[in-house]
Amino acid sequence: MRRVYLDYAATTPIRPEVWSAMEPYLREIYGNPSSLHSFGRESRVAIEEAREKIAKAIGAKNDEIIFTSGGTEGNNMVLKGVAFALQDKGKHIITTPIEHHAVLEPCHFLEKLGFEITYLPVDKTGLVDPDDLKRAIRKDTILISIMHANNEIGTIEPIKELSNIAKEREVYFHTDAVQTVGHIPVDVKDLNVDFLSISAHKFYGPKGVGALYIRKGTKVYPLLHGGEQEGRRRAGTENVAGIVGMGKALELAISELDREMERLTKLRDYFIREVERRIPDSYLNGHRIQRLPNNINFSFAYIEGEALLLNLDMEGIGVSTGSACSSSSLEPSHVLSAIGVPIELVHGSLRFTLGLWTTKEDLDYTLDALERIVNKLRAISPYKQGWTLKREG
Ligand code: 7TS
Repeated sequence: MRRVYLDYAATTPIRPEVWSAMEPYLREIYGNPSSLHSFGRESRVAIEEAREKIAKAIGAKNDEIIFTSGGTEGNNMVLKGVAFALQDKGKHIITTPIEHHAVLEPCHFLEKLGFEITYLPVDKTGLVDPDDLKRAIRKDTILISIMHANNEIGTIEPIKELSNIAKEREVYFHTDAVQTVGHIPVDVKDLNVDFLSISAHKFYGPKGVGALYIRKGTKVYPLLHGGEQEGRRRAGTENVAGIVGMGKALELAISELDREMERLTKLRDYFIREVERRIPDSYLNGHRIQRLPNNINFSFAYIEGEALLLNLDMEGIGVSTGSACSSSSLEPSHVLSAIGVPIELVHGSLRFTLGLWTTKEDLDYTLDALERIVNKLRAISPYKQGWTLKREG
């Protein structure tokens, strides 16, 4: 059976070149990068080369990059690290209701500790209005955290405009760029941000490794205390092979960025057009243009996303109903709820995310299966027969 992977936003396979770059650091080059002997120095050189590649890819200086275990750690470090470092200045943080849980959960934790969080409204495409940010900033605001692009609906936020407002008011600005680095141009100077989170497994690097950009001179406490690694900002022996793999993966992604963006945008728009043409009562979620080149998210009326997902899985097609991180709960997507998608439609939503190995043939195979399965599920759907969730009387 044909297998079609359309869940690249959840994770990507590592590229063969990335594996080749990593392999020596899992075998013969094993020294601890903090060791002073030649075994250690070999690992240290590899880490510093990777740091340079990451820094160069996003327009940062080498010493503004620290290595982490991924997007979750980077986000946690910024939220908690700034909160703890600046709590004497203020205890107010601004974010949005459509952030990944790796931002929202640290916010909920900080609320329990007495911090106050403002969740900015978003419009029906998921965009934040800069005027709302202007109004929300207070004297005691210490941090603004707004994602570069949303992982469920692909909407790209106007980060430059938002961060400029933060700069005028001298408030730190963090962006979770886990879905954008390696996919669309990201430059920390151009975006004018103080912190930016990166995760390697979203751009064909290994899982469990990431990076955090921290603008020089910015105050933030470490999350992990221990050894003196990463300029005392992140203790623990570095994941050498992972870091080398991330450097290689980002270097490759940047070298192919323009070509891949163009190819995926065409595929994305083809898929969107075909769904809208072939499947009635289907609604695109997110912004049509200000959107990640690889993201498609649709709500299909009268059916359940899970049923659709499982039926597609039986035909070898891997998609998701939203973020894989919340797929074990039946909680409706907080992103779709925040952009005002009616609850029945939220439950009938699917995310298709494309990547390096996605072809037009894969999409045609998926479209045929999707059309067939949607029709089948609708034929047996009580909602399609006019039932409602409420009982009369
Ligand atoms: N931030 C965003 C915007 C993400 O999309 C993810 C993972 C993370 C943070 C967490 O990164 P990690 O390196 O700790 O894994 N997002 C998804 C997703 O959309 N589906 O599965 C995981």
